[in-house]
Parts: sequence; C-alpha cells; structure tokens
Amino acid sequence: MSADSHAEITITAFESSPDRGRGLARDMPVRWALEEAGRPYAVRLVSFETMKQPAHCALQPFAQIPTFEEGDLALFESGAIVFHIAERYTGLLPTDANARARAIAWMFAALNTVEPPIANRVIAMFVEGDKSWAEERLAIVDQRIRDRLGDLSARLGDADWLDGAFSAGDLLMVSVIRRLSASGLLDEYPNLTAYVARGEARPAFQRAFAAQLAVFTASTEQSGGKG
Ligand code: GTB
Repeated sequence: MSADSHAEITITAFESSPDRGRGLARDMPVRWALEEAGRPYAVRLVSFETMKQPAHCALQPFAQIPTFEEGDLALFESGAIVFHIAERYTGLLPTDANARARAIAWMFAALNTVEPPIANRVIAMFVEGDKSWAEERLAIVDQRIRDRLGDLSARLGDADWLDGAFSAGDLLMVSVIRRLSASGLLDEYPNLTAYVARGEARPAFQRAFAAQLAVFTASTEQSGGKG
C-alpha cells in the first residue's frame, strides 16, 4: 500500500503502438482518467506476442490492451476501467446523483452510440479497402458518422462540456471523436473541433499523451529509428 492507503495501479499498453505515438490506442483514456484523478500508475508494456499468452489472457479474455490491476482487482475494457477510476476517485463524476447518472449516460453514448460508426470507418479503410465496393461502403459509413456528429454537435452547442462540468463522459467522448482528427470529418463541426481541443488542452490529457508518446519514442530509438 502507498502512503495514502491506495493500492498501486498497473496498466498494460502496447510495447510498440501501431498508432506511432498519436495516443489513439485505448490505454490513452485510462492514462488520462488516472491523471485526472491524480493517481500514479505503472505501465507494463506488452508485445503482440505477449498479449496472446495465457498470463495476459487471464487478465484480458480477448488478448488485448489495456488491462488494469489495483490490489486484488483486475479489470479489462477501457470504458469499465475509466468508470472504475471515476467511481473510486474524485474529479470525474459529479456528486449529485442525477448529474452523475447523466454523466454515465454520456460514457455509454460515447462507446455505444458514437464510437461504432467510427470503428466501422477503420474497418472500411484498412480491412475492406481493397474491395470493389470499398468507396461506396466508406461513403455510407461516413454518412453514419456525420449523422452522429451532427446530433452531438447540436447537443453540445456552445457549451464547454456535455453536461455541466468536465466528466468521464467528456473524457470518453473526446477520446472517441479525436480518432477522426486525420479524416477531416470533424472539421465540418467547429464546436466539436473546439471540444476536442479543450479536452486535449487539459493538463491531465497532456501528461497522459506525453507518457504514451515517450513509450513510442523509446521503441523507435531501440529499433534504430525504424519504429
Ligand atoms: N473494447 C476494448 C477496450 O475498450 O478495452 C477494446 C480493446 C482494443 O481494441 N485493444 C486494441 C488491441 O489490443 C488496442 S486499442 N489490439 C490488439 C489485438 O486485438 O490483437 C485499438 C487501437 C489500435 C490501434 C490504433 N491505431 O493504430 O491507431 C488505434 C486503436
């Protein structure tokens, strides 16, 4: 136990992230939540090979990152991990019961309503990209994304955050939609672009981003800059 009587926290992350340090892998929301909560954490880096081994699969049944260990608690699923951090520590969920329930609804909305078409875009580009119908499929997926972003943009309006103060709902929503930054789709919604920028400007995000970038930088240095 540490001096403040909380057990040490260890998460897992890619040893060499395919996102090349852009902070798009799912250890990023977990790191961000821990930084918002002011909790120190250790990171166990895993290779793709290690991820498939029984020891890791005991923690993550689908052989993926991230995982989270805190004392005798082991968790998987980044959304569940962020929720746990938000419940156990202060700063990520309101204390008022109704406001708390609404913030949790936004966590689910991020992962369950907004993220699926964005995940489909990755599949349309990188898995189905060589199919004869790929262009048509991408156009359909992009329209679904626009539908979601349009509704989200209308709800956010000119507010800073989705429901009052910054919450775990915003943390997950920003984490989900920032994955679109390179696509140009977000640019169609200036208030969402500003929302993502606000999230990314938070000192906790900056610390989390720097920590994952340092892993990528070290991995490229080790491989002689080939990354
Ligand atoms: N629902 C799970 C969660 O939220 O924790 C999904 C976890 C997941 O997708 N993990 C991915 C993984 O371990 C890494 S984050 N993949 C290895 C495997 O399945 O073998 C997803 C991800 C990967 C790469 C990029 N990228 O290169 O930009 C972005 C996001």
